[in-house]
Amino acid sequence: MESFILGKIGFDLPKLQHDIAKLNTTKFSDSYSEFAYGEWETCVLWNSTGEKEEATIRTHKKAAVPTEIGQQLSYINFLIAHHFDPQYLRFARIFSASNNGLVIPHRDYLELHEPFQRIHIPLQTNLSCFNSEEDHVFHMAPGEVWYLDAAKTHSAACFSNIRRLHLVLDFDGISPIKKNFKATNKTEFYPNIIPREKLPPDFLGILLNFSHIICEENFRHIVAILAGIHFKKEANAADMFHWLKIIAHHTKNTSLIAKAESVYKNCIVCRKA
Ligand code: YCP
Ligand code: CO
Repeated sequence: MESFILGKIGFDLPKLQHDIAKLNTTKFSDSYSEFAYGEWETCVLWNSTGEKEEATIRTHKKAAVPTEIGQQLSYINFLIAHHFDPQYLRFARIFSASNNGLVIPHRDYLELHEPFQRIHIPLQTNLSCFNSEEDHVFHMAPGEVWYLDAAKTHSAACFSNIRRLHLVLDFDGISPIKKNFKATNKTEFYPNIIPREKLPPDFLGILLNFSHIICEENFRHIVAILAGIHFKKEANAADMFHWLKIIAHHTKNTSLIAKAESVYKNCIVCRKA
């Protein structure tokens, strides 16, 4: 696995709760809704303009500035300023997931001119929240500072009715973030890797059964089912696209085949800026 824990932060819980209470009354953005299946959404705290409308990431070279909601989250701002070098910060966002919501397996930065370096810090989470990278599923614990290799195929899900909130920071590619944060932590940190069951026997037969019921109207529901399987069963996060294509091709319906190809392309291969 390429993602790893850089270090750990001990939170001042009352101060953190104050910011979380503010987030709980804030309207999140519907940007990236094409990647969201169920309750998964983002809120932009820092970006290049300070405007909340700039909710999707793009390449820029300025130090990020807070949005209106970003300005009100004093403890989160303290965490950013205290633990990181803000001159390299390009975007700060909150990713929220709840009630079995997930973000479909994807690779980030495909639409950008150059990749960022991404940090995730779980602010509020529980053991029913999972992240994945290729062949691994793991739980990111509160206060862990993760370097997430977002260029690898990854996904996240919250199988809990309690909202999962991650602080997500995108730093310029030239930022020495990995080296600097590591240097302040002498110990090694071990991720909580989640064991999974084997796929059922005749999994291909099970997939082909879907081809008898898949249609335009339930396409997204079936994508959501396929996207969630790897959190419970041993599979690569990217396998769902292969499964979806098998199901679609078996229908011989050209529109469903094209839809399956397009989900795969948009998540894994390329996106237009
Ligand atoms: C991002 N990309 O670039 C988003 C997150 C999926 C697509 C969700 O941060
Ligand atoms: Co991502």
